[in-house]
Amino acid sequence: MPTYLTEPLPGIEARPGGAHYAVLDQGAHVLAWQPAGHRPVLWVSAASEFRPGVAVRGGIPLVFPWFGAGTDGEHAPSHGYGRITDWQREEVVEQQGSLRVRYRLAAREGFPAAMLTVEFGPEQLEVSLAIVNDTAAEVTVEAALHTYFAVGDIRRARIDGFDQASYVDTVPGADPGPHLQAGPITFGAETDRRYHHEGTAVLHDPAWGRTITVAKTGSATTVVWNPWIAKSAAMADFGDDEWQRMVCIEAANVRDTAVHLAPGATHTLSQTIGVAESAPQTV
Ligand code: TA6
Repeated sequence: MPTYLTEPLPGIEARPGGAHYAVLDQGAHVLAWQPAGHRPVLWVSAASEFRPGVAVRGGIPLVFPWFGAGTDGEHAPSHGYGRITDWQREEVVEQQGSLRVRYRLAAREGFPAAMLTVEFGPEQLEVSLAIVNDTAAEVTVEAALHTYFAVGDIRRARIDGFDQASYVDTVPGADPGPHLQAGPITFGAETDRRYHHEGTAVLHDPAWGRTITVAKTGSATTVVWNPWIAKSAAMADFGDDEWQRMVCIEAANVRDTAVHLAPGATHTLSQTIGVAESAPQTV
């Protein structure tokens, strides 16, 4: 049976057959997915805060209903209110090693309702964000599944699936482009890019001898982020050397791929994550 968390924040946790699943009610925030016999697939900073109204640094924060400060640069909090608001938990179903949890966030002035469904399984993690425009007006929404993945060493990692994809480079001071990706994405400095990309990302992690796949639907942008050395040191909720062991791959609809919903329309953004070991694991 799942455990109903109260610490570090209210949520749901389950450990079927040696796996570990966890989601917090605040932000409908998926916190852990660790299939039995694997290392954790999602990364969480050892320096993360866990208190009401503060975004957890890691797992899958939900960016909703704007990205950063929004298309006009004037919205707060950063990445929207969805990730720091308690969502209404509507369904919890555990069966045969899987756990499904469904959450709802009510509409607010000018912004639509949303439903988040997470299915933790022994083979894959499915996360689906349905944006439901039950208002009488058209709405424009940005959204992302801001997923933090754990890697053994980012300097040896690479991400396939983006060859010839165009991207905007949002690292401060960089030429924003657009640029064209040539071959795999590799990491040697702060990386913060918005790719026009609708396919599957394949994260190769030779340090830990594994490959993580991120398939998605309903998403026209993939954000790839590693803060590297200086930005990690500048974030209080991020360990100075933790940049080496994480990367964000975010199924998104932001900026020129923001979602425009007519009254009564729904848009669903979803991702399915899998992990395969290419070498024996010492978990
Ligand atoms: O998704 C990449 C990004 O927009 C980065 O620019 C960085 O700000 C990151 O999100 C984390 O944002 P946060 O508000 O969680 O510190």
